[in-house]
Amino acid sequence: ACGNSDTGGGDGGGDGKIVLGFSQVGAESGWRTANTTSIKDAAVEAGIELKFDDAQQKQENQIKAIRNFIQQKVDVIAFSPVVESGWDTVLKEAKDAGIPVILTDRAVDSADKTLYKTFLGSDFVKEGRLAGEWLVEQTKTAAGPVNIVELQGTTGSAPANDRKEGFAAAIAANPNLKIVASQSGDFKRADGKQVMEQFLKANPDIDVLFAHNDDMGLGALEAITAAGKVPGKDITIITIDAVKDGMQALADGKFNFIAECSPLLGPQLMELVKKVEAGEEVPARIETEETTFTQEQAREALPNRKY
Ligand code: GZL
Repeated sequence: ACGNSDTGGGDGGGDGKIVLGFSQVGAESGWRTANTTSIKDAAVEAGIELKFDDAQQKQENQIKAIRNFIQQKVDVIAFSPVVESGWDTVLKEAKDAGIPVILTDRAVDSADKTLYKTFLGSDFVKEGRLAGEWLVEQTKTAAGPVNIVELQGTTGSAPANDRKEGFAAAIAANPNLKIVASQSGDFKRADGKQVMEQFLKANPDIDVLFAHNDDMGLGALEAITAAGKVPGKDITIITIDAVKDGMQALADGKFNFIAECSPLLGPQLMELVKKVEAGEEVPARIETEETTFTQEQAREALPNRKY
């Protein structure tokens, strides 16, 4: 932006470039790494000066980063909120400083919708529902109970809350489907493995694992094989994301179904930054295109996967 843009916001970069402050959740999963790459590459492509902060999955670090961006008078702030609650104060500070905010990937539960200009990301409830609907379809002829264990994402995060909700609503269609254990693995492989080890100890006959992301499913694979069970056969595994390692496990028959969650938000984010900085109207919510994969579809899609 040249000079102080009429939104009263930041005075932009010295060389007339728009300055974007981005607070990222962390680097907890393959999805997150791909998301960060997409944002950084798209900023370069769009000629936008990016100030990037990695919060290591801590909300207080994101709040600190946003306050720094306000001090530095950036033109626009964007962030992926690690959890849904606790943002109103700092978002009000950004609004009072005249700096527009864009939400990417995860949502906040603020009642005041004027605290941010738009949300760009996935419908996590739908992702959970698609996972559940596939399982209902697969088990409709099952005679007895189908025992499900669930590895939830980061406690309090929109994807964990919404995927759990969507999945539970979908499997209600088949009373044989029972979630016998559900616990957070924080979207991380190591935690997914640890929690799955506990699940296996406490539940002798697990039929299905629903993991809120590929990384926890991949960690769980180690625990399942260590327990002498065959993943993809003794235990059906359903995950969300469809990052390369997850798609490889699906193609290899260790996973059974993945609902995609696209991390490639960078280009759309930069377009939104330009519009918002120019004071143009933008839609309140922009949802990403995504699909689902069976083992066969993963084998076909793998060669062309970008992340
Ligand atoms: C979803 C994103 C989630 C991914 C996980 O949009 O917030 O966080 O599903 C990532 O892999 O850690």
